[in-house]
Amino acid sequence: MTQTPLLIGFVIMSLASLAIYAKGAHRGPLRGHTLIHAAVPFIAATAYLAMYLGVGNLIKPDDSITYVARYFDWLLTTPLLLAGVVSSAYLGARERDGQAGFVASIVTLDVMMIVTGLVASLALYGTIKWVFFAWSCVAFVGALYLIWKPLAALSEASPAIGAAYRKNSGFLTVLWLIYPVVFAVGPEGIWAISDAATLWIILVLDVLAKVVYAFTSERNLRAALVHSGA
Ligand code: RET
Repeated sequence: MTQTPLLIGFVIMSLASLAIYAKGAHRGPLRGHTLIHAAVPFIAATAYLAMYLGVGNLIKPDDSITYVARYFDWLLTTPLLLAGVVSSAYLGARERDGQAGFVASIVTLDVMMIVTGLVASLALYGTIKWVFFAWSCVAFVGALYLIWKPLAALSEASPAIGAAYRKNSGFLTVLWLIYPVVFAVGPEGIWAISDAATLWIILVLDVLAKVVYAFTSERNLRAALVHSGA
């Protein structure tokens, strides 16, 4: 059944939000990390609930579906995840200079990526769809540039934090790169794989990018903080 992965998504994300909050740091430099990463699956649970109940699942004239709730999820969760990346880079930095600017600019690029991705999804098959897909990818490249150039350099002020930052960003980058590929081959793109298969793949990606990433990134940063004596 098409609905099964959506129900599973709702259950996993609800429980994960509680587990991440319960197990995360509640004081010290990783306190904000806990709050961000507990909020992310809570938002995702809400989106999975809406998708499961069929709210906002738009069937377009070409018969493909846009899950609008998914884009609302991404619109909120991806900026939170990136705000987490920026603050983790600053755990290594000596001063806070520029932090608000980095958060604002990376979130702006990310919101542009998701909004133009939604436009690409809503556009019917044809050139316009791929123009917006490409534009979304441009915004994505901008966000990746900030992660891998200036922010990575900032984190390097502490070698232990720098190493943890690169590990976390590597995991995040590999996972995030798969989302546009799934879009391109799924019903919103060339429709080489079915709607049902796409739902399962995105469920796995979401669990990795939201839940597994929350735990592994905290573990890496915690170890780096102990190592650097912070
Ligand atoms: C779209 C389609 C257009 C091109 C690009 C996309 C990128 C999506 C990404 C989504 C990441 C979602 C995450 C959710 C979990 O928390 C919108 C699919 C570039 C990168 C990480």
